[in-house]
Amino acid sequence: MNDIEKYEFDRVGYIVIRNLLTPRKTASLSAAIDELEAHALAHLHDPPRKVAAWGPEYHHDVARGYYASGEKAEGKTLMIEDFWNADPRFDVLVNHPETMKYIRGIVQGRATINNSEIRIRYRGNATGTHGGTRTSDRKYRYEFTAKGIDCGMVRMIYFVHDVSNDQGAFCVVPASHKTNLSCPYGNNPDDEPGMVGLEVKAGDGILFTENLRHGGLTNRSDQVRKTLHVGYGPFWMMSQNIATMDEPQYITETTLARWDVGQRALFQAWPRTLE
Ligand SMILES: O=C(O)CCC(=O)C(=O)O
Repeated sequence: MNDIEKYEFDRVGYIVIRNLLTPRKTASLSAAIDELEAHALAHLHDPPRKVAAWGPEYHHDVARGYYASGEKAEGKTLMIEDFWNADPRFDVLVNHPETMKYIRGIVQGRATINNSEIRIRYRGNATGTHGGTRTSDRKYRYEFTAKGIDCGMVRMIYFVHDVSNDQGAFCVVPASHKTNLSCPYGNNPDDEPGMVGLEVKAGDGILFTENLRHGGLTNRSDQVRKTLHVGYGPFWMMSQNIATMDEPQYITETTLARWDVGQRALFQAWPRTLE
């Protein structure tokens, strides 16, 4: 992470990273998402079920090791969590050297992965705005200390196709991680003053602090918006996936067996001796 990127991340709470993924990796991830979307849609209403503490009900796909909720319909989202277990093509994002350079610049101490979700957003869907306002909640906080930028949870979004504002761009209120008052505007991202859509190309990434006010503009197009979201934070943070919130990360034995020591170390549940 260079000095300009650090300055901008501190100033506005996010950066857009152009060409973070090579075209080859992008194409492979895109194909893996398409296959998993089809699998999840075919099994969405099957048992076993899990009702998350935050409300939504999930299908737990034991064979592929993921949780899925939502639906394929106008205005809806399909969420697939713990996608690592479902397909080894996602492994390129575990200890991805280009990503880790950024994470080490903004999370102090040993960082781990705490969140993994594929968001598939159909026509008419928006993601309600959330976050913003300085917080002392150690999970979401944004701080600047003697060590430099010192974040709780941060996320990297990987884009496998171009996304314009009309195609449901990820959106932010720049610098809202430093505001003091709670936001008076509700949670409609299309109407919120100060909200900015971040248009991207396939292969780009967006890194942001979870403390920043953010969401997703309405997808007004026929292109289904498909993105990969990976959360990082200090090592003590448990899963931040909705289905497994604050539980140990759900990584199957088969997945662990595929990974090297550096990849395993990025998960709270492995190796426990590092905690
Ligand atoms: O991309 C979106 O639609 C919203 C994503 C989001 O809220 C997140 O990654 O925390």
